[in-house]
Amino acid sequence: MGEILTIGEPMVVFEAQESDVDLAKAQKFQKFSAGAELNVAIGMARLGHPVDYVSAVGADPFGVYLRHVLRTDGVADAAMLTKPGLPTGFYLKQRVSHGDPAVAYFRQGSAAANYQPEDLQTVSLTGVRFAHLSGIFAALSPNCLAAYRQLNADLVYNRIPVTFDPNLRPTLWDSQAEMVRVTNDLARYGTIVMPGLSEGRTLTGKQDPEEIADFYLQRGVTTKAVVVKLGAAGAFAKLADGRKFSVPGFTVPRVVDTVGAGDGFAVGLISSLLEGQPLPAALQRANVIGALAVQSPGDNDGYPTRPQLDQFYADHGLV
Ligand code: KDG
Repeated sequence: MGEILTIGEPMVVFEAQESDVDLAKAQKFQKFSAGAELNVAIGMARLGHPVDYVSAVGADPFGVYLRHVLRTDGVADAAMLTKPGLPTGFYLKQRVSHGDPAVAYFRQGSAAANYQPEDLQTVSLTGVRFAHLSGIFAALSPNCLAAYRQLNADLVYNRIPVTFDPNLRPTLWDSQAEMVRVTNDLARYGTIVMPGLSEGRTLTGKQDPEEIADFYLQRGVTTKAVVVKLGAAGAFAKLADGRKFSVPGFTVPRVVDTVGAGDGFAVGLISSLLEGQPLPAALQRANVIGALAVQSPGDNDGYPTRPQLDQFYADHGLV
């Protein structure tokens, strides 16, 4: 398989074209690909890293579209199964002039939610150097949670580092208590745990980024670092050996859409680490891709190719 592996739910997103209009009233929508882990796969492939995306789609036009999108960006889709008779998930996204948009999911009973632990037979970990997991896939169904746990155990057994993004989606869980309990348990087996600040507060009950980091470092089984995403303010990271880093974010001319910025952040972090860069440089690239992501309407359409990334560094006098 490629050097990166990720598992998630691929979705189509329809983004409203009218600004600040309720989703029920919006008339015009633009179609994009979506899904947190799919976003990461696309971002990694755009930077030239071989990546395998593990999942399932339905035998429907959305599934065909998503397979086409993945292939166009160079993501290997051999482990993305087609499950006839089950739908591919999609969601509607508002366009807003400030803050985070409202979303409406249509994903219950999707092909991805019917992914089974046995489906992992098509997945080999040979050649994999990094895996990216998120709480979304684990929340889809009991069978997805079982597949997640099995894959995570295989990754740990094979000493393959795992980035874990909690990606809280409260509507996918039966209760807030279950969401917190299961997500914090999954985080114990992440090598790098990367919550957003408000997610970290929800999950740990702590307010300060360093306290959130300490929570996960103390409970972690394989956790070596915690990165707390601070949005436009950048990121805070703490390592198991006690070293800490704070890296500022970037001011952008105009925020078009915040969805997908956290996945872009993951792309910057993972790609830099794979290229042998130290953590502060990886955090800087994470912030760069997060800043590029919020300037585009789709979830992953703002992620850069290598020349575009180099251009951002040149324009901002970064090394
Ligand atoms: O992180 C971006 C995702 O939120 C988006 O692409 C859709 O997977 C998605 C979700 O569950 O929100």
